[in-house]
Amino acid sequence: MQDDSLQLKFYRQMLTIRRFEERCNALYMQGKIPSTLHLYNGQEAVAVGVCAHLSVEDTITSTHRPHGHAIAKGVSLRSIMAELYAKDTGCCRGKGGSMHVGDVSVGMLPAIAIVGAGIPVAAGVALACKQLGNGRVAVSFFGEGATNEGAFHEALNMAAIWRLPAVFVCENNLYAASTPVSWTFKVENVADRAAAYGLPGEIVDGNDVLAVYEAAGRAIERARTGDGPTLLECKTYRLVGHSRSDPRTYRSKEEEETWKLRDPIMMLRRHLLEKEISTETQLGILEQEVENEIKEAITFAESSPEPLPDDVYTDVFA
Ligand SMILES: Cc1ncc(C[n+]2csc(CCOP(=O)(O)OP(=O)(O)O)c2C)c(N)n1
Repeated sequence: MQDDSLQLKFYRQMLTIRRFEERCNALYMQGKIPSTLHLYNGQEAVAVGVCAHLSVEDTITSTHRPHGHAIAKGVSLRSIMAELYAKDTGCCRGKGGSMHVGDVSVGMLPAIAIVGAGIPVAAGVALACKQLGNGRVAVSFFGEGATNEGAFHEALNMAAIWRLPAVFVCENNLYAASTPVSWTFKVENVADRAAAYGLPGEIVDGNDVLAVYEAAGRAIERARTGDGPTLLECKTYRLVGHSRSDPRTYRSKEEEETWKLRDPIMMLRRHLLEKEISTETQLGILEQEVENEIKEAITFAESSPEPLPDDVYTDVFA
């Protein structure tokens, strides 16, 4: 069992991700944020439980759904919000937008929206860590849809044969956009695929942040101590649509209602109160602090300058 302050930290981080994205969605609907948004609602326990074991020296790769990973890894709310607003103060100087948020100074490579493409990149970072002998690890987050891409299979095989300090975190939210898992692979679990490459595959309840924290701790410890990579499958559910305009006709209201009862943030909140780790009053104060921090990030983004036309080729490889 984790100590009380760590559990409160998990609650704060998960709530920050949820509230931040709720505001992003509203701002998007008002036309203030350009491009597109893929929200992480319902999956917050995965990013928070895994990243709790990582320092800024460790690297993560992410996907088209990266806000939760970025916040959990320590990318500032201000710089993520400014990036969504395409402002010069954004974490990619306004050139990436939602699907490419990241900040190498805290160990998050800008997210890659090509499904599966972050997985071999993480294996490459892990290879560099191993060759440098620096004790660092690389973690890749991806959805179950990505495990049908060749990149996933090549990366896991390479990582296994070279015993790379990598952890592959699959967030199995049951749908790749509108396609249910039962249409795209015959094995029951993504974790079963690890056996084909000779690395451990572990399944965890991805809506239980404490369980994710425990399982990720074991996998990251194995990676750090030279025991090689792990495939960690976190069973979870995306509580909202795939992206900005998704009527969700491919799944039933009953299914959604069942998963809402297992909302990871509500589950942790109940646990904190039942175990008397916190009180309603204390959580109310924490919740207000989170709101204030997000408001401040929005003010920062809105008052930030646009990128200059002269900077169009800065940081661009040609
Ligand atoms: C190689 C590639 N094919 C298709 C797409 C379009 N696309 C974007 S997200 C997505 C679904 C991905 O599903 P999954 O990997 O399970 O992640 P989730 O959206 O569930 O987080 C698809 C097909 C893409 N971005 N890249």
